[in-house]
Amino acid sequence: WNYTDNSFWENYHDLATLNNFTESMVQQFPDLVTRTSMGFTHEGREVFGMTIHGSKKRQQMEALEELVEEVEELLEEASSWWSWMFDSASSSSSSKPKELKKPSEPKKHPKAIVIHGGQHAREWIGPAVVTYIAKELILGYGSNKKITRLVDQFEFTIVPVLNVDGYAYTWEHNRMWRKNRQPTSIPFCPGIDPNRNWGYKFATGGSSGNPCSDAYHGSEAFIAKEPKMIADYILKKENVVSYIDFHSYSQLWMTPFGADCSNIPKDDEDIMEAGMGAAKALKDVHGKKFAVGSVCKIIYQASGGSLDWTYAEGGVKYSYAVELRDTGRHGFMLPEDEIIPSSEETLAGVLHLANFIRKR
Ligand code: ING
Ligand code: ZN
Repeated sequence: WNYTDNSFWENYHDLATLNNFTESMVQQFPDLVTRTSMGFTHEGREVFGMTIHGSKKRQQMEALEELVEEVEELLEEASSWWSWMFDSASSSSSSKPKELKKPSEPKKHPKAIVIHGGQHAREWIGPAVVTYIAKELILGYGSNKKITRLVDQFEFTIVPVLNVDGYAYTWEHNRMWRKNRQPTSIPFCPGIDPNRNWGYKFATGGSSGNPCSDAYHGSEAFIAKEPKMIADYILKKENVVSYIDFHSYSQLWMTPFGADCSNIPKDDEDIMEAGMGAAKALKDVHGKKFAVGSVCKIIYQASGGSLDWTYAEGGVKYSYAVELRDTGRHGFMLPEDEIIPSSEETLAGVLHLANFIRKR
């Protein structure tokens, strides 16, 4: 595949092809992209992410350029001192030469942004959009000023498909499968809903204890591999400032909480402001409206969801779940010719969000 034109995003792709995309980005841009193993699923598949961050080399070059500029300024100043001392006609200049600043070191622990698609198997637009965002960040680095600034500032971890077992199952057996493929207490009803299995207010409403349900919360919190690996990653990083979990469909940019409608995050104002800005930036691309609000208030009560945990337990201030296109006409079977427009608008939302956080 040639990823520099957009032809890759004219179709949905199976897991192997998406993993090849990740591998290819790492091979082609080793200074910028590293492949991260997030962990392994019940069926033994490895979940891959890309970590995208401005190369130390480039940041050091920039620091060096800064230093050269300062030296040049100093030389200029020195020459004016020279003329002040030896040229009697010179007017009084009382400024002293400045101290030379050390070039700024590239940050050891940059703020991190974690993004994934495919927590639910059948929501194919998520992985497609998320790979597009990764591609834009990678190819735009060094040529697009705004992207370069963001990628220098933040470390992006992008996981195209989280629930890889379920995703493979939708390609091979049942297009409408939602959950993962872990066994349950009922042999003919496998699968835990990963997005009801996170550990904040687990199983407190808006999820099901019935293994045959599509919203089965599992026997205990974090027994599903997929939420556990992301939670562990976030706790280990310590400096994650934003998290976005991409789903479909309904066109919503959602904030915490899902578990109960009366629980309002203490950072609600900032989270809403950033979310509304993202939705506005998104709409400016192709005119699609995305409503902004808490999961509980704008779709339904759902406990054990991703963003509740990342916000309340993971320390991730700007935690969101986004429902991508459309509003129900095609639903999960969003036509392939909507992948690129959906990706373009979503990228605008994400860039707005990152820039909002950068300026805070
Ligand atoms: N929607 C999400 C779901 O799991 C959600 C909505 C997101 C609930 C985040 C809780 C937390 O039901 C879809 N379409 O899956
Ligand atoms: Zn979903």
